[in-house]
Order: sequence, then structure tokens, then C-alpha cells
Amino acid sequence: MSKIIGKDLPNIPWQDKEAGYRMPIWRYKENPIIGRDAISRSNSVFNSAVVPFGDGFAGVFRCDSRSVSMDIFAGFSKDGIHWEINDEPISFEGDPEVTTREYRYDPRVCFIEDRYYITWCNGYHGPTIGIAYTFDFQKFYQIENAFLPYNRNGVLFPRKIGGRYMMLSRPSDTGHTPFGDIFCSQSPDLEFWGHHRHVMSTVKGDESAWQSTKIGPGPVPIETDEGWLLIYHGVITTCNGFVYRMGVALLDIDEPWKVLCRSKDYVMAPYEYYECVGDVPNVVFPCATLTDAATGRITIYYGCADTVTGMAFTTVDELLKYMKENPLTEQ
Ligand code: BMA
Repeated sequence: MSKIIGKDLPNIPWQDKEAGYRMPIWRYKENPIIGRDAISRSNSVFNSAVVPFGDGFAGVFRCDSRSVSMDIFAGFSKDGIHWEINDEPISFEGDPEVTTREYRYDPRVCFIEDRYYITWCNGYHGPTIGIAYTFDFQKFYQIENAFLPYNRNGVLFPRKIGGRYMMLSRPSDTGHTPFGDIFCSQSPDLEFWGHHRHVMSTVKGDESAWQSTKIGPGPVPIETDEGWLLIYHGVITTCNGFVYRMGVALLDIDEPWKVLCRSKDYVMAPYEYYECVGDVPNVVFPCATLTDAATGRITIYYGCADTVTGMAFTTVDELLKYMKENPLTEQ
């Protein structure tokens, strides 16, 4: 039995796996949990992040409007399933040079020490990684962008490692990037980032074609007694465009740019109608998990076809066993 290192979460949303189901991740039966019209002007609500908060949950949600502009919104839930999302986007305090909005999307939320940090893809002369913090999901303070443009999928580790904050990211271009590997950067203060180390690349050969075009970190890595468990997205280019699936990797606990193991087979792919049909078909895009250290349960929140939000379940043992049974040999 592998162990999650972290807090217990007795009220984690959960459904048991059905007997005989083959995959290591199974979906919430009443998916999607958030529809495209969850707020008054939304075209779609997806690629969003949630955390335990008070005696319930809070989150930051990507809601694209019916003018198809991208912004992020705070939301709250008692059970992690039914969400009330604010109608107004988050307004950030900070230096106007940095807070001026071009666009904001694909948020992650990470509790470190005494506050919740939000990272997202922030338009600043091209996409880069915005960072802000909040104590209460009412007031948000934006700090400096982490990187030069162009970058997407900035994902913080939930504690300092070797005395430094660490962030995974995926350097990119201005468009629908046809490449992309995962890197790890370090910072003493969450403002100045350096020591950029390569973590892992796309798979070039035929061994694992679902992750051959680009890969990007998904939810905040989960600390386990075997290393950091990373759920990530992997993309292949097909004759109908990109297809987004999910994979898992295990990263060294002290030097998380070192990959200990990585799945050859995807752990989840667009199978269901709401994942295959929508504004961007064939996308499952994970941005958050809730975890319960007592049981090893992991609840995943993911965007479905860039249109609605879904929830799915797994355990630390399911993911590690599946990955170790069929590991990628090319690194
Ligand atoms: C990526 C991001 C994600 C999106 C995905 C599929 O480049 O824009 O927000 O889910 O493409 O369209």
C-alpha cells in the first residue's frame, strides 16, 4: 500500500469503482458536474481548480463568456459537487502593469504554508504564468508573472523542496502550440524563478503515441511515500486535430525534475459523449485533485471538450500499480 502524505479529507466527494471496470480512473456517474451555462454570461466552464476550504470547498473556475473571452472566477461548494460560481471575474490587487487583463485561463490552486496560491495562463504580450494569492477567496493579490512569455500550465508544488518553491511549467508559443515538454523551476520567494530543469519530453517513437505532440502538468503534484505523483495531459495530432488524454508520472521527492517512472498507457481518455463532443472535441484536461491521506482516495476535476467540468475518481494505489505494470521505457 502506498501512502499519500498530506491531510485527511473525510468529506472528499466519492463513488466506488464498479466491479470489473478496467481503467484506473472512473467517472462520477452524474457527470458533468458543472454545465456550460453555470454563470449568467458563460459559454463554457472547464479546466478549473478546487481545494478544501472551511468546512467545504472553494475553487477558481475558467468561464469563457458568450463573447468567447477567457477569465477566471471564484466559486464555493459545500460538497465539492454542486458549485456556486460568482458572476463577476476575480479582480486582482497589485501593480497595474501586471494586473491589467489581456486574458486569463486554466487556473490551478495550491495551498502553501498559510495561503492559497493561484497560477494560471496569463496574457502578458503572449501567454505566460500569472501568480496570485488569497486567504479567503474574496480578496486576491497578484504578484509578478513567473516567466517570460510564452508559457502555459504553471503548477506549483504544495511545499518548499530543498528550501525553495518549485513550479512545473510548459514553455510554448503564441498559438495552439504543436510542441511542448515539462520543466521545473525554483524560486526563493515566488517572484524570481531560475534553476530551470527539464523534467520530461513527448515520446518520439511508437511506444506511446498518445503523448507524442505535447505534454503539460495537470493538478498540483500529490506527495506520496514513493515520490511526487504527477497527473499530466498528453496530446497526439490526428487528422481531426489534437486529442488530449491523461497520464501519470512519479517524480523524485527531493529533486522533482527526475522522473522515477512514467505510464506508457494513458490513464484516462475522452470516451464519454461530453468529452468527445463540445467546443473542442476529444479533450480531457485535469487541473485539480482532492486527496484523502486516510484512504488514499483521489478525486480529479477535469475539463471536458473545453465546454463543461467533470469529476473522476482513483486511488494512489490504482495509479501507481497501473503505471508500474506498463512503464514507459523511453525517457
Ligand atoms: C490548450 C489550452 C487548454 C485547452 C486545450 C484544448 O492549448 O488552451 O485550455 O483545454 O488547448 O483545446
